[in-house]
Amino acid sequence: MKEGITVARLNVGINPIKDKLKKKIMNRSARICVVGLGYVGLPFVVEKAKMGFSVTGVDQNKKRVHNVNCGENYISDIKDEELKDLVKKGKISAANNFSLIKNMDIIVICVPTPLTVNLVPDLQHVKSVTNKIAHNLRPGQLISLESTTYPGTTEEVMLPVLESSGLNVEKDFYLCHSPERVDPGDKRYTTKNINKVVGGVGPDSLDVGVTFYSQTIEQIVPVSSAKVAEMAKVYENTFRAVNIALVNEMALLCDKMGVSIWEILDAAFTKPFGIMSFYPGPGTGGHCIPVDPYYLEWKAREYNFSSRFIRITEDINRMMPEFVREKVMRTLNESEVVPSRSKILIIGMAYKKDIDDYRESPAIQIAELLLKDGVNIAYYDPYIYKIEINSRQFKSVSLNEQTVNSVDLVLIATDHSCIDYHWLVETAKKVIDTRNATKAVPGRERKVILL
Ligand code: SAJ
Repeated sequence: MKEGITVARLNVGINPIKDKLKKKIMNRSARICVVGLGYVGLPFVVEKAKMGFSVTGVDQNKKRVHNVNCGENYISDIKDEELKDLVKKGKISAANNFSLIKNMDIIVICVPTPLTVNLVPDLQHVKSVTNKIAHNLRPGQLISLESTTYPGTTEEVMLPVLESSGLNVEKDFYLCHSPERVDPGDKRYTTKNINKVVGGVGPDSLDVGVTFYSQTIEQIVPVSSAKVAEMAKVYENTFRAVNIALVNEMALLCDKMGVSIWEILDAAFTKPFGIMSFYPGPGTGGHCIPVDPYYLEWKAREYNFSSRFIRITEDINRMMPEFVREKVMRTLNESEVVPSRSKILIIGMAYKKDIDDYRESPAIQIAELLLKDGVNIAYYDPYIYKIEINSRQFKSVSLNEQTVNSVDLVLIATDHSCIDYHWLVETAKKVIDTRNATKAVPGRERKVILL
């Protein structure tokens, strides 16, 4: 554990229900249920099962339940063989009903926390799952919310519903918030070695939560409440969103000044201290960075607090797809190509490189804008076989000479590592590179226009 982070002294009372649960956790006989088998939930299922626990996944998506029970992996951060082997050994199973909750000792919630169309927190999944848990709650259970949410959700939204069962927290059951920190596609940091913040709604809940997470995660960071744990997580992602917005704004300014943001950043990042590398891009995708700051901004209003930083951040990041569209239009005009008679190949639909997730992907937003301009588009993404854009079905084309020669412009929206950018620049007529993916291509300035 990093110097200075001391484990909070767990000043807790004697409670036979709690002691029995802790014993089950420590001897790994505790039965674990993970609700939500997505990119957070399923890796967690595998990690716990690898440590000897029996883990049941619950998901409303019947296809996911079927895949898990057949040992068929669908999350790129999980090794296929590991899941298959653990299912075969009976350590992992899945279901799509909540009645089994009453047989479980630990229930971990990893469901989506999106925004509504009006950009306010949408806790429908958390609320629905909490209601179902409340109907099956029994003494001696730990419930831990891992979904990223605004400070106060665990104590103000979940706790009253759970106690409507007639059971009392800290006496009959335990309730924690321990935010997920998965970084999809990151091979270095995995569920097992990412420091885990844990906050309880009381000291016994914290004690049980720390005991649980300590079984499989190397570094646990206990904090004084669930609210602190919730706030820490939304701060982490707001920090990223703000810094991405700053570098995006610098890119917009550099475009007007006619200087290269990429050269400026390369120079600035030589500073050995007091700076952190962020890069401009076509916008911020995924289910976290474009979402979590809005959760915090929405909650802040309850305290009559206006978070201007977050609003400006989201304004800038959300305008980047429009900026890329403008660059495309400028480039087509310079090439004297009429947009409505042009054809563009978009490289990458995923929201960031080397993953297959395209939620909130800026590439999709750019494609939607170009289609509205009458531009003909095709896309290539080795991780995404097909996609719907503006209610039209598109399939990833083959990336070959014929395809690249048939378009007026190639737009790099996602810098997947597996693409040969030397060949792409050599073959294409023109390239707009929103990720500086072509930085190693000699003489690229002949054809490449950077963000
Ligand atoms: N992006 C930029 N410039 C940057 C960094 C990112 O434009 O310098 C864009 C990416 O292309 C992507 C979006 O922002 O579209 C989000 O990128 P991300 O790297 O934050 O990726 P996420 O959302 O998949 O994962 C993040 C985690 N990533 C890192 O810390 C590196 C972390 O913030 C959270 O653990 C995770 O979300 C989560 O689950 O909350």
